[in-house]
Amino acid sequence: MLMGNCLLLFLWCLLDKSFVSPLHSSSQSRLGKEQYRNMMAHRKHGMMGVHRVKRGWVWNQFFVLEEYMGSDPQYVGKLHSDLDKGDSMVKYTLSGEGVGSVFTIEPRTGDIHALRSLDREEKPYYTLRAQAVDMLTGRPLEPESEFIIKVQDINDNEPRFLEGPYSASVPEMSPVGSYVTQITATDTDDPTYGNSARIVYSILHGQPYFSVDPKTGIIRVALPNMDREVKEMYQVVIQAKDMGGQLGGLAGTTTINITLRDVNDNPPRFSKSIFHLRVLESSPVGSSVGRVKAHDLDSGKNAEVEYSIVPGDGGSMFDIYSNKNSHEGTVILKKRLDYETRTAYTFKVEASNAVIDHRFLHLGPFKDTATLKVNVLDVEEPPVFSRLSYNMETYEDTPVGIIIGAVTAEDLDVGNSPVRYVRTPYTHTHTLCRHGPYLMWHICFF
Ligand SMILES: *[C@@H]1O[C@H](CO)[C@@H](O)[C@H](O)[C@H]1NC(C)=O
Ligand SMILES: [Ca+2]
Ligand SMILES: [Ca+2]
Ligand SMILES: [Ca+2]
Ligand SMILES: [Ca+2]
Repeated sequence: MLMGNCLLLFLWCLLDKSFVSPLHSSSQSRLGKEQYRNMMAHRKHGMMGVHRVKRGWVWNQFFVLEEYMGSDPQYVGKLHSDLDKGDSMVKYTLSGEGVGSVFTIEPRTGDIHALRSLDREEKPYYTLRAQAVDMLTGRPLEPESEFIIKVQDINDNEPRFLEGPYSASVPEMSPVGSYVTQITATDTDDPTYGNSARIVYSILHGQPYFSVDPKTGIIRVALPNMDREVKEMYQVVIQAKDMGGQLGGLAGTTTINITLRDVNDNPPRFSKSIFHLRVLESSPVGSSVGRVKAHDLDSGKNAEVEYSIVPGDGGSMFDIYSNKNSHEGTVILKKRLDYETRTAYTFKVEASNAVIDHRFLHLGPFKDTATLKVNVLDVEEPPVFSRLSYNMETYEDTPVGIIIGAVTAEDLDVGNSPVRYVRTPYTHTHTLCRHGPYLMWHICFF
């Protein structure tokens, strides 16, 4: 075969420059049917200027536009052999991926058509083999040739946030520019071609508190002194738009819940300057006298309050215990009280935060004091004999009615009720009974 070493099979590539990048000049939106027709008309027109492309150049690629919506099969290209003199002696055959189902060839003309619309994002190219055979004998006129039909991208996929919805947190009072989080959208269109997958981020909801970097999707604090105690959660909506963010690009959005984490920017404060407590003089040591509370707007550790009694005269009778859960201070009796000795105590208590953040000391002081007035309540106590025991002597023949001695008991309570003395029914034992509410107090003497 004289022609054996020559190019016997040519692929007539319909591509011209204007088609390689059809979307550069289009309005860049999802292709409507009308737009598509226009584009195809352009393409047919371009066919007039078709040139043969030799082996070793881009001869072995066809292009077919994805998502074709026309009713007729889409023209892909034409096979042609040099042996084909136009006398209908050559038949073109096709084999490989999608032949019959996706691509067909006109045996006589070599015209290739796509039977249905293709999705580049599903399959970006097809590998096929072409051959020219003798119409009569069916014998190959030349070796089989492999070529590729590449599916040309259109912008038919919007950027998507695959991991959304998101949540993130940042400390309250963070300076402007503080990093919050980074979110990224994915666009399945061809990143190597045009701007169909070039994403630009913008913030739709959440200004002026937060900002997003258009290129990286990094979200930052945009407003100084954001206070958790005023507003704790922000719902920020971020948009990702392809076509470099230009008008007509496809967009996807996502929501990010941004929570402000607590910092210790609020000191504890007593709700009043004086607390009044009352305690029975009979209360045992260690019992609770009452509670005080200083409020702290922060949360968790930053709201924990430590109470202490400011050293001084009145405070020495009491202790204060800090309750981690209720954030209250419980006043405890440290020594025995006696109403008859002292009826009231006044002292100061201090409330301070356990954990201090030195960055916010200027918002302090992170402690507060209040005055505590404790009134001691009188309890009715038994009369008390002047001695623990009395020893009296008398003669064995002393007549009835003769005084042999005297015992004395005194009521120490305020009001000093009179005391009545009664003999107990027991041998050698006398009971003294108090007037009034008939409380019995026993005392023994021998
Ligand atoms: C964001 O906050 C809203 C409202 O509180 C809630 O319904 C939603 O589940 C949150 N989303 C995430 C991802 O935490
Ligand atoms: Ca597609
Ligand atoms: Ca696409
Ligand atoms: Ca896209
Ligand atoms: Ca706080």
